[in-house]
Amino acid sequence: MKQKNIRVLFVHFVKSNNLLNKPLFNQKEIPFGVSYIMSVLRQNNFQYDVIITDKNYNKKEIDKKIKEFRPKLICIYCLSSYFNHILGFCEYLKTIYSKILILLGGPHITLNPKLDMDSPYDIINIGEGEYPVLELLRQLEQNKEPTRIKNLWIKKKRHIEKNTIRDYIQDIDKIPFPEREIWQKYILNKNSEHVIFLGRGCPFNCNYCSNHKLKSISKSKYVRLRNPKYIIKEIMELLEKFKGINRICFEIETIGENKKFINLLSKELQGLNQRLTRKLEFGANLRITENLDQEYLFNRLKKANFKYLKIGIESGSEKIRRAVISRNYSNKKITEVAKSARKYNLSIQVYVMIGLPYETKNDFKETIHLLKKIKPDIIFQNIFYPYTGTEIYDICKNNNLLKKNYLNKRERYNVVINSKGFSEINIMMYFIFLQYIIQRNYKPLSYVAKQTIYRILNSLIHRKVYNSFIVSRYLFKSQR
Ligand code: B12
Ligand code: SF4
Repeated sequence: MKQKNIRVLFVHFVKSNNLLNKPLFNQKEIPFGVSYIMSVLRQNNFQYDVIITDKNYNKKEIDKKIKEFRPKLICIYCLSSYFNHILGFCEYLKTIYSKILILLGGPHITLNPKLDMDSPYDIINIGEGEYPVLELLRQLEQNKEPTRIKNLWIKKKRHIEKNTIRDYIQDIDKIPFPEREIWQKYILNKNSEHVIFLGRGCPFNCNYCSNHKLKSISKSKYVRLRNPKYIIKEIMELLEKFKGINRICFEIETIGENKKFINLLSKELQGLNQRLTRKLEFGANLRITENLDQEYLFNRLKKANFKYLKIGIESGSEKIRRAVISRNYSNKKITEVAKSARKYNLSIQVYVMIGLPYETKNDFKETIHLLKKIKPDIIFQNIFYPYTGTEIYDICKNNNLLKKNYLNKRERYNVVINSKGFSEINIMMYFIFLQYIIQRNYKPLSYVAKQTIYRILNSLIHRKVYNSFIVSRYLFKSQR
C-alpha cells in the first residue's frame, strides 16, 4: 500500500545524550506510549521518524532533520522532568518553523493540561493518543483545519477548542504491537531484556502516583488486560525480529490482581516455553495487598518460569504507608510475601522512597528494619519527589512543604521538601548508603561497593560525566 504524504516527526527528550549518541541505555527505555502511537500510524500508512535529544538540543541536527523529512506535525512526549526544556525547544521551533504543527502529549500533559493563545505549541493530547493522532492526521491529509477531535485541545485563530475526553481504549488487543525497530540505533545495550505490556491501568490509588488522576479523566474502564494469546503472538514476533532474547520484562502495574488472567497467562507461557529450545525467563511488577493470595500467584509464576518480581515497598512504616501514601497493608504481609517468593525461587527487587512528607528518621529506621528482614536481592531507592497533578503534590503545596527552589533540584536525587524530623543530610546519606546498610551481610562486598559508588557518582557529579562512566563500563564489559 502506498505511503501517505503526511509526515510526523516524534521528538523524544532524555536527561542527557552520551558520546556514542545512544541515549537509551536499554530496551526498557523505549518510550512505549509513543511507540504505540507510531504503530497505529504505520498500520495506516502514515510516515514518521524520530529524533532523540536533551536540553542542549543540537540546532543544526534538528534543522537538518526537519529540512530533510519535512514533517507536517511534530509530536513530543512530555514527562514533568523535561517539560521546561520542551517549552524552550517549542519556542525555538516556532520562531523558525511556524507552519509546522506542534502536538504535546504524555503523562505530564494529561495531569496538567494547559494551552493558551500564546503557548509555543498548537495542540495538546489528554489521555491515550493513538486514535486522536490518527484522526488529526486524517484531517490534515484532507487539508482541513483540525477540529472536533476527542482528547485534543486545539489552538484556533481566536480561541482554544477544548474537546471532550474519549473512553479509554477497551479492546487493547486491537492496537498493533508497538514500534521497536526505529529506536534500535539509539540503544546502547541492545541485548538487554525486552519489554512487553500485559495491560494498561491500575486498580489502586496511591496518591503519589499518576494513576489516580489518569483514571479520573474518563468514566470508562481503566484497568484493561490483554488476551494472553496475543501476548504470546507478540513474544513470537519479538523472538523472530531480535535474536538472542532470553528474558522478558512484563510491564503491568501489578500482576497480582486477576487470578483468572494469571492462570491463563501462566498456561500460555508454559506452552510457549515447551516449544522453545531455550526457555524464556520472565519478571513483572507486584503490588502487595492484604488479601493477596501469594501461594496461588507464585505457584503459577514459577510454572511459567518467572524469575523475579519488582515490588514497591516504598516505606517500612505502616503509619506512613497508610497516612501519607494511601497504601494499606501490614509489614507482616510483606514478610509473608517475601518468604513465599523465596520458596518459589523468585528473586525480589524492591522500590523504596526516602524522605516522604512527614516521615521522620525513626520512621525510616522501620524501613531499614523491614528490608533487613526480607533481604531483597535488589533495592532501588529514590528520594521522594511530588509530581504536579498528583494528590500528594497538593498536600505538599498546601502545607508549605515544598522547598523554594525545588524546581531547580534534580528529581528523585535531591531533597525537595522540608521535613522536621528527617534532615536533608540524613536523607542523602541513607540514599547513598542504603545497599551498604542492608545488603552488606548477604550480598558480595564487590556488589555492595559497586552500588554505593554508583549512587555517589550519580548524586554528586554531573550527569554527563556519569553517563560517560556508564558507557565506558558497558564498552569495557562488551569487549571481554
Ligand atoms: C512503564 C513505566 C516506565 C518504564 C518504561 C517507560 C517507557 N519506556 O515507556 C520505566 C521503568 C523505564 C520507566 C522509567 C521512568 N518513569 Co515511568 N512509568 C511507567 C508507567 C508505569 C507506564 C507507562 C506506559 O508505558 N504506559 C502505557 C502507555 C501506552 O501509556 P503512556 O506512556 O501514558 O502513553 C499514552 C498517553 O500518555 C499518550 N501519549 C504519550 N506520549 C504522547 C505524545 C504525544 C505527542 C501524544 C499525542 C500522546 C502521547 O498516548 C500514549 C498511548 O496511548 C507510568 C505510569 C502510568 N500509568 O502512566 C510511569 C510514569 C510515566 N513514569 C514516570 C517517571 C517519573 C519515570 C522516570 C522519570 C523515573 C526515573 N527517575 O527513573 C523514568 C523516565 C524514563 C523515561 N525517560 O521515559 C512518571 C511520570 C510522571 C510525570 N508527571 O512526568 C509516571 C507517570 C509514573 C508516576 N510517577 O506516576 N517508567
Ligand atoms: S499500585 Fe503502583 S501503579 Fe498502582 S497506583 Fe499504586 S503506585 Fe501507582
